[in-house]
Amino acid sequence: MAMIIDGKAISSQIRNEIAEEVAAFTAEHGFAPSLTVIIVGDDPASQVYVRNKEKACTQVGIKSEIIRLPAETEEAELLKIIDGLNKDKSINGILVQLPLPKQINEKNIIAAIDPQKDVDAFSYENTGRIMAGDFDFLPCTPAGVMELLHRSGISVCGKDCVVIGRSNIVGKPMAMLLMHENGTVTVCHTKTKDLKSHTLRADILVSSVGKANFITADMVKDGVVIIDVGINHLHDGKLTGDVDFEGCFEKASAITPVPGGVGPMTVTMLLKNTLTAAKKQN
Ligand code: L34
Repeated sequence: MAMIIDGKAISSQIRNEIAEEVAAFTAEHGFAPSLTVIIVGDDPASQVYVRNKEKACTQVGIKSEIIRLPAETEEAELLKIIDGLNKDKSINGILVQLPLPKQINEKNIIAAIDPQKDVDAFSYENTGRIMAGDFDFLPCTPAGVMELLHRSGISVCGKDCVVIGRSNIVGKPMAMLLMHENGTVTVCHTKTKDLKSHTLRADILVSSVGKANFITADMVKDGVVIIDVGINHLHDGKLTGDVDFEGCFEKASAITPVPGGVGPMTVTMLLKNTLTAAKKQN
């Protein structure tokens, strides 16, 4: 039977800590750290995530503004808005919610954000600094996973860590952060032969696949720590991760639920990055 890693509870603990630091920053400078989130189009999941970010900012005293743009927005227009935000000294963090509509090239948008305001840490500069182990910000989801491990007393050092998924946002930086903490890291993906042979060896398994019930109990060993980064919207409106939670719960030593696991931590790490950005800029 597993310990359930409660992302909501750990989040709220960290948000309290951040709120104190934000209050101290605001008292010292006479203004609060500020974040601008841009959302293009009306993807319902993105709307929920952005609303959660806005609520969380309010909770901890970070000033937030949401810029909502129509789905047909042209790349040039978005670039112009980002340029304005880069130059605006009252804005500490800029986040463009992904995915973007087809007519907009994600790479161009990420490259346009001032790396000092890039609170997602997606820019090439920040990505490179993470690789080198010399960074101010970490991408919110992998950083959130590391915090979940730390605050649950789970050490990475010497463990066999298996990451499923190799995206720039989750899988690749996740592997890097586990490596920084001396994990032995395997990254699996759609072309991996015999996935189960890898997952069965995992002491720590991080899944970011995007398929419900993808990880089943027969794929994991006794005592595994399972971190479920998947977010899958079922037809009945329910939210579920990649992991067959009930089945794996019996074998794992610790497991994150969905919802209430990694998701709230992604939002919390954004708050942390915004505070860091504000401090660095002032
Ligand atoms: N630029 N785009 C950019 N930065 C990000 O860090 C993200 N991500 C991912 C998608 N696109 C992005 C997010 O914000 C995923 N993500 C995210 C944010 C919040 C939550 C999940 C994913 C979240 O709040 N999850 C809740 C449930 C939400 C619900 O009810 O639907 C949870 O408990 O998991």
